Amino acid sequence: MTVLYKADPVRGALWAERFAQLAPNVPFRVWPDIGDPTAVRYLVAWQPGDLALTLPNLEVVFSVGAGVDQLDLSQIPAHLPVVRMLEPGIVEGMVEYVTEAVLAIHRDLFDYGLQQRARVWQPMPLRAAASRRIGVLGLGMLGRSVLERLRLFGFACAGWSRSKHELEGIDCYAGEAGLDELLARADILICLLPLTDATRGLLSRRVFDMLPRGASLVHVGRGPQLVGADLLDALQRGQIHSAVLDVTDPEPLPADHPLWAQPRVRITPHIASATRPEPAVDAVLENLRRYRSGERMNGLIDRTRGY
Ligand code: NDP
Ligand code: OXD
Repeated sequence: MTVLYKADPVRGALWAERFAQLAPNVPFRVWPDIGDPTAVRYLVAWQPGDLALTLPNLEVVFSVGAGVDQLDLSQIPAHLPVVRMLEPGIVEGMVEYVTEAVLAIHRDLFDYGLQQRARVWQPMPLRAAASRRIGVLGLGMLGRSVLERLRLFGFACAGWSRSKHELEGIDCYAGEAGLDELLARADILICLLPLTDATRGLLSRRVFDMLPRGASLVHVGRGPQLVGADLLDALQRGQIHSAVLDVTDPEPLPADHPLWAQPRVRITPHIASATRPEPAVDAVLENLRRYRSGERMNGLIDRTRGY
């Protein structure tokens, strides 16, 4: 009942250490050292490629991340449960990243940065948080946590999801009609959606043009949700004022991509949050316990929905 890990090897060494400490009887191997392929029952991976198709006795696939699109579900036999990572480090990192981005936009730091480069000392009017409307796409583990924190600053908060949610102090919208309502009132739009057929290319001209003029975008979902050319166009037209992008398509973003050169675009290399090895091992071990005792695993995804 080997657990095989295929992701960042440096972190893999930390996973191995934790497994050895907490579950010395569970053989843990780091790819490509897979040993006997017939012994592998559990695969923990970021991008497994077609590995799951080559392990005849595989029982569960665990994503090392909160998202599962990078697993490529078409390469995982349909009968296998797929489980995403739920651990507190991912949430903490995301809340920090998005809060910083929203405050930077709210306090005009993109424009002050440009002024600094031009050696201009020119105060801008200070806007109350209550008058700044935040719209979060995705009300899952991350969207909800981000909204709970942003609410504390007094921002006017709203969120959008597939099914209707009720969240204290947050205006909740759902479905296609709900999207237009949310967009019409989002000065800062934050994308925390999983990548599925329904969300690919969603951040496009239509969405940008529904936002109030001069809105900003914080994109921390997945790169292919954004139509880069439409964002460039919206920035040039002044429809979008600024953007913080942690995810791009492709990743890494090629050095000659025009988004790099935009004065009001900030790009980071998919680091908004990262799985922490210790709590991640704890989460996988708890799920192995659940799986073996017939309980539902935490983070089990619905393969028909794609998240
Ligand atoms: P969850 O699965 O907990 O939540 C997903 C949310 O998106 C749900 O509210 C869901 O609606 C909503 N949703 C999904 N599809 C649609 C749709 N078609 N229309 C409207 N709403 C939809 O995911 P998490 O919050 O844990 O994570 C979200 C994403 O964040 C991950 O999938 C990943 O892509 C990204 N991520 C990025 C990281 C980074 O470092 N940049 C780090 C970690 C994650 P409903 O509630 O109705 O099901
Ligand atoms: C994740 C990520 O999905 O790091 O966890 O993007």
